[in-house]
Amino acid sequence: MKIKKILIANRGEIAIRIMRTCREMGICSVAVFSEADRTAMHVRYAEEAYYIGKSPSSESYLNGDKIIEVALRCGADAIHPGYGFLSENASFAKKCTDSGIIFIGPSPEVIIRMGDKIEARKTMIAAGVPVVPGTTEHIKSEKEAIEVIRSIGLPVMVKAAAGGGGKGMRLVHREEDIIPSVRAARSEALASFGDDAVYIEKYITSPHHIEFQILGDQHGNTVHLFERECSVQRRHQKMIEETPSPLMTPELRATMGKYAVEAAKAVAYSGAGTIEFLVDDNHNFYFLEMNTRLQVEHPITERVTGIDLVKQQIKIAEGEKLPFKQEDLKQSGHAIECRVYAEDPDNNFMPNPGKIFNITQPLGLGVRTDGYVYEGYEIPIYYDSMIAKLIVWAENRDEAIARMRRALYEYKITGVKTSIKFLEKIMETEDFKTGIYDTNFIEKNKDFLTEKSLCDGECLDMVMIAAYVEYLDQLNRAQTSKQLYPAQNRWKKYTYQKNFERL
Ligand code: MV4
Repeated sequence: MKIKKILIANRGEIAIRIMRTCREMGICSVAVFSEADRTAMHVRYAEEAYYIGKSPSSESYLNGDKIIEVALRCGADAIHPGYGFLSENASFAKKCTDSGIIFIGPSPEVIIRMGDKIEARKTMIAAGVPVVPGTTEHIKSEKEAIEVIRSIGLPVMVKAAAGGGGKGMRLVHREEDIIPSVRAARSEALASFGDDAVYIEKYITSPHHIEFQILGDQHGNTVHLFERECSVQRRHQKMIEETPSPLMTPELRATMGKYAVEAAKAVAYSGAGTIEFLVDDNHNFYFLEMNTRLQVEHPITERVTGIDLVKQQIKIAEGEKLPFKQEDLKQSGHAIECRVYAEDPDNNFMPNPGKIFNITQPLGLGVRTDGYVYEGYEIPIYYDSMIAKLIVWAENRDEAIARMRRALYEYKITGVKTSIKFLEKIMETEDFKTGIYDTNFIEKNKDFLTEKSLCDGECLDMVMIAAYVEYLDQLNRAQTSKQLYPAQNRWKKYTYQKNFERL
């Protein structure tokens, strides 16, 4: 069936990202919006837009019944959930189908099966995919928890079956800590997910977080679109992703890719999905979780494969066959994504919503920005603080890093504090430049990354801003000349800033 009209049950950059593909495919886009989003970009971009409720997500973007009501009223054939919100909500997916609306994503059964991390582990074991050593049933007693750690050895992680993304997780180093940790994980899981089931896994020290993009159609064809390296994270919030992974070898890629396809086939997966692995320095890899949605970092995969993942999602939902086979797919060059958050790196990354006074987005060869904020736009307090993604591509990794540094240099946002300067510092670290980093990267480089820096969109008095923007431009020129002449001491720029502070 040809889809003619899609309701995008989301907001921000991902809503616009999806609408762009709809526009190219000649599909009509319908936006939904909350009170706080009346002036949001996704509302302006869409052909039609409908108010769905008050600002808190629970009263708008999470109100599945209201969204389905709008879809029926406006005659949408399908709903694209984006990521977050209702994207991995099986009962919403089922309600869509029951109302005669196509849910752009996998079946509710698959969402349920992969949402339960114990079920997911069992499924992968049955499919022959390596999983982290640990339990395949939930922990029923404290005695059992002790038996488990004696057999698999310490350290271990206690995880919530309904969890994922770091919630309801406890790291245990000592035997005497296992019982309190199981209790704590249980109560956190019960409070967050309404389900207190927990399981235990061997703790993998300093792993890499590498995920494989997969696409499956409704006719049993499944391919992978290679990997993404997502190890640059802070408290389970990803900051930078890249592809290819610097850790990867052609052999490891072929092996892990084969398992990723097996994993998807084991649940007859249809749509776009991700198989997450933990990989240690010796190239041992273990299935971690499966995400049954389009992910934030999907553009780097699009850039190296040349495939529009949203377009493929829509075609799969229409019942079409995948137009390519595994051997048709190639990775070309290197792509990096930096996530720009409206938050203050100098104040423990506290969200920093507010009004965008001034924004200049990077442009030029090999640069893509997926964002949604504009000058004069006020970032609402209710939603995620990510305001844009900056994606660059170049022939190889070193050139991609150089291009990312150039693009970050061009990126200017005033009015709210952002992570742009922090991202620039990450690009300057030896560990990132060499590509030898793992999930401990931010913690390991903390001192360097959090040196006080002033060159960042500060919330200044309005009268100060024009002068400040001018000053930033001059400062940036001065810095660039230092970077071009490495003999000069890079610390000098901080003296320069201190002088500014005293003015
Ligand atoms: C682990 C692990 C080590 N060993 N499981 C964090 C989020 C959740 N999705 C799973 N997580 C982890 N599970 C075992 N058995 C380390 C992490 C982890 C992590 C994983 C991916 C990316 C960043 C991370 C940061 C800290 C811990």
